Amino acid sequence: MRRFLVAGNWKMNTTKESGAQLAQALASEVPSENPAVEVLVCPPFPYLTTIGDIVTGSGVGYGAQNCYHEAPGAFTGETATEMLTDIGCRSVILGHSERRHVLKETDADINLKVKKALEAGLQVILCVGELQSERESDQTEAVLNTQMTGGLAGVDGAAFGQIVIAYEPVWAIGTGLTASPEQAEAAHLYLRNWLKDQYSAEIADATRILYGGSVKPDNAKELLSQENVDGALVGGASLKAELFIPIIQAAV
Ligand code: G2H
Repeated sequence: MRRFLVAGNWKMNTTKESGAQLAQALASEVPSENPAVEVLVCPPFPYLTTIGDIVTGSGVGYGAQNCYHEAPGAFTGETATEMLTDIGCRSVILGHSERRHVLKETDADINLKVKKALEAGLQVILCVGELQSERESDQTEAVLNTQMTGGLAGVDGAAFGQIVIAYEPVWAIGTGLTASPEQAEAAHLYLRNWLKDQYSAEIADATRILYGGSVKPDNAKELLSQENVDGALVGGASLKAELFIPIIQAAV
């Protein structure tokens, strides 16, 4: 009953030209009526409008990789949710591990952004995940609990139609290491039970939980066939249509 979501996180990659070519390839391959799978690309900010114009009318949506929590104003270098909705963008990735660990965003920062994006009507893809050292010291569930509690503080159950969770073990991001299907399923089950305990069984059942971390065509099918894995947040392999399309097809 949960519709798969396969989202491409382009991170700080592509040029205007290469991004446009990639978007054109995806728009022509992904059927506009695609009830089994929602497909999304999240290009860098400077290319959002270009990519958005290319994919509009196709089966590919487009989202941002970040936003700021304030209304438009004197916040040099930031991007308001109002600007995202103004250009037709309907989704935003928040709390990605690169923002947590490289840009030093805290759960409190992420929570402000989550609430602002929800107010703006955006779909929020909230990323959570443990470091290798945290997994090795058996802290995975404690870390997920902290990030979910912090990121979703003050978020009402009524907002869950707009919320997607992405489990991205940091040790598997861009490293070529992938969580085994069993490791992914265990973390996803923990997150679903967390939603059940903190919100309701209905919300837990309906909320999509994506896996991210070195998803590739050759591991996508097995990961996506896990009961609690409802799609993928794909980085490196989303930059080539010939890799991203088979991942979308693996979800069907
Ligand atoms: C995790 C993922 C996309 P990659 O960051 O969010 O990237 O697939 O390159 O590990």
